[in-house]
Amino acid sequence: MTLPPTSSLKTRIALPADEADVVALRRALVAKLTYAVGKDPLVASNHDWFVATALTVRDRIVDRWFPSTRAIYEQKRKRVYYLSMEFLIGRLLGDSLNNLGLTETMRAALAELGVDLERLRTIEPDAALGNGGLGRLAACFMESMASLSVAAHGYGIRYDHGLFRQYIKDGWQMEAPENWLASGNPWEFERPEVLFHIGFGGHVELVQEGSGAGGYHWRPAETVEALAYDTPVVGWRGKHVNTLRLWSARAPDPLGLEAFNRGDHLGALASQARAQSISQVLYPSDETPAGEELRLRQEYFFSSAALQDIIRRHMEQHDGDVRALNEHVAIQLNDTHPAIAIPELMRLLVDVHGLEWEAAWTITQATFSYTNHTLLPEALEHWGVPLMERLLPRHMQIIYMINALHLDRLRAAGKIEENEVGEVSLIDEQAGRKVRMGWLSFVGAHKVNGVSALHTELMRQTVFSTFNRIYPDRIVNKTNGITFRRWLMEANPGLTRLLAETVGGKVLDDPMALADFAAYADDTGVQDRFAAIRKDHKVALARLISERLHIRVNPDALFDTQIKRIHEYKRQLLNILETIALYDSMRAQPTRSWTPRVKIFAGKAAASYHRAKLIIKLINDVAQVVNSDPTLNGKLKVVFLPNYNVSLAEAIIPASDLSEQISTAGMEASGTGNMKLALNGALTIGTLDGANVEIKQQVGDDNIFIFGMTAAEVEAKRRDGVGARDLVAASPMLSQVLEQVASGVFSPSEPDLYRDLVESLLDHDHFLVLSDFDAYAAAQAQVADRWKDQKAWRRSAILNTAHMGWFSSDRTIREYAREIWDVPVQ
Ligand code: 26Q
Repeated sequence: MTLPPTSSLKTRIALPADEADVVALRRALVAKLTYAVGKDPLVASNHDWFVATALTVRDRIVDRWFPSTRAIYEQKRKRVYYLSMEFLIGRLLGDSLNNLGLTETMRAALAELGVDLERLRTIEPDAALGNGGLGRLAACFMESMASLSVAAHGYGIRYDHGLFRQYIKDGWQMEAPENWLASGNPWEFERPEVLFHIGFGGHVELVQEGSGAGGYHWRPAETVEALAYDTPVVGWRGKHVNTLRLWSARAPDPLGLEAFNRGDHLGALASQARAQSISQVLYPSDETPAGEELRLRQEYFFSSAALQDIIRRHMEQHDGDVRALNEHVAIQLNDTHPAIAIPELMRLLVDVHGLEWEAAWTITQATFSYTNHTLLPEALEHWGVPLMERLLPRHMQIIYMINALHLDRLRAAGKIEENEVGEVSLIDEQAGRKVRMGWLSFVGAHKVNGVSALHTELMRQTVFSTFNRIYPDRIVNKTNGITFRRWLMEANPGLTRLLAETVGGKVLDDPMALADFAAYADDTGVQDRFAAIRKDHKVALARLISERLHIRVNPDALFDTQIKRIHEYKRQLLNILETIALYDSMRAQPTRSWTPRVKIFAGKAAASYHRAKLIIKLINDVAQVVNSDPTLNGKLKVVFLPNYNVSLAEAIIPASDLSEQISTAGMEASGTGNMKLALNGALTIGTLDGANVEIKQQVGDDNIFIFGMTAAEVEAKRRDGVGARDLVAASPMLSQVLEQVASGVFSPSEPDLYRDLVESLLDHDHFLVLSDFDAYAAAQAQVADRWKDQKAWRRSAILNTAHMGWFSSDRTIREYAREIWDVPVQ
């Protein structure tokens, strides 16, 4: 495949537009605008055109959707159900056009109508139905499963409001509600006929033996309706289309007519509000469970709706043979958030379908598998027994039964000592009685996976060590991946074109073909084009920074990027402290030949996470001081870009030279931003944590900057005590930086603002920011040196791109399909 060279960002990978196709598309657009949007082309706004375009594209997707669905049905293929509280989808127009191969045709058709496709793309609101990595992984997996023709359905919640919009006021994070549905959602289909009743509360009745159904019957006090909305997900080259089905909550009697007639007008509305609140808003915390009742209601709401839907479909297609469920269905639990699905399936099989307990349990275990995304014990979900008994009384009984049989089995097989019972029990009897959702998921699943090699190994050694001894084959690794369609082709069409021209068009279908790009690492012509493509993105990002923050940055400087949720373990603090050290050094020796740098930060802190919000404030305060210091000659700039989301990531990633992956070793389960940045040619500065370890193996030690303590060293250090004060005393640079922060150099109007922050680092530096500081600063000095040799830098950058093929989520999905789900893949 030879394509004409171009450095235009706008030119995407696609065949040149065929004139007949352009005409057909143009007609379809005008028809949609007229008859579906109801607007005259003469007065239509860009938003009207966006809707018309999305609906036109959706038609093409639907044309492929029904054949996909029919084929699965006719072949009686085993289906995969991906249950996730979060789907961080972002925008869909670019994705859909790219996968259908329609980008250039659409661009031409719109251009004939006087409309700019790039403009329309930016109008689409981000579907931000997720917090961070876990939610984005679910979205990448949906795309890969469609691309590999896996018969898959995603199930989640159609939140009215996704993750909050972040803005910065006086350096502080502020949260505003996000309203992605305000102007409608052209991608989805409401399915009023797909509706399930979800019960809460009430009591359990023992019905007469011999009545057919189990023996117990749950009589909920309250019922909420789950209403389905379907979004078709089109795979690469439009070959297959799957469905993302999100549930919205409604009151069964939305008018509350009975109360209304009694004259209780507000009371009539209250029950409606209570029901609808379930799907109103995404929980904005990541990593740490919030523990509120509403969260448990959300979890049960969508898990139950999904299971009822799954069983209904199975019964329709497999002659009502519920005993064959696990032959035709695989259900993946994205962390423990949908773990209540395990007792829910038991309830449906035993109480509703009349199966005996043992048979039901065998089916349940064979159907479910569970992905763990965190090791922090405090981040594992626990639900208080009293709350469970009140909200889900039948499920609590079932969990007790699962637990009793689980413990009996282990005792009978001599697998545990009596003193280990408390440890493996599904009920935590310490600190109030709580259901351990991680244990429930482990016991109820046939496979449990970690998300990187290191994380899986640590799962075996720490949180799940006893379970791993008892069930040594249950834990497996599935290193995360990212979809290259979004994170390479759409985010970086210029690089995609260069790759297709050098290694050939096969790279568009086979990510492992990227390896051939390594042969060009020393080719000056390719290096120059690679650099020119990066420069275009850096100029575009510099423009965005200037528009949004009124900060001027030099596109030739090293763009040093840390973009992710703000969390202490991710150590944005380490980055900003080292930035201050660099600032001090630059001021002390202004005539040295400093590598010009732009420090780019973006990310949201959970609204209630005060320490994380203080770190955002510190970054902004440091930015104020650094950016207005004329002595630096623009050699250092600090930028905090507000409202990090998928679309902003797509703009930042191809423009980044250095990828900051500096979590305390052992704490980042995998990371996926690390993969996106390296794929686009950024070099990583990072610890041996999560998937960084595997990135290092792939790109080679010379093309990555690894520093700091290993996970084992972190563990030892925490055991032996950190001794932060001695450490600081021994490092003049670090003492100076901490002194400046503590004394208010960056917060002159509030000099004590950061005193506690610094004190707590000195007292108990749990995340080992100070212990890793010198190693990090030394690695950053190496980075600055390497940058001075642009040829060497470009070589390393090309090798990063070339060696990232393995991190395609297609590879990850193939592994799940073969080793966990037992379904065929293309
Ligand atoms: C649970 C209960 C109540 C409220 C909130 C939560 C909650 C919500 C979100 C707990 C955890 C999360 C999200 C976790 C997450 O995103 N983990 C990340 O998953 C990525 C995909 O595997 C990994 O790459 C990251 O390393 C991991 O941090």
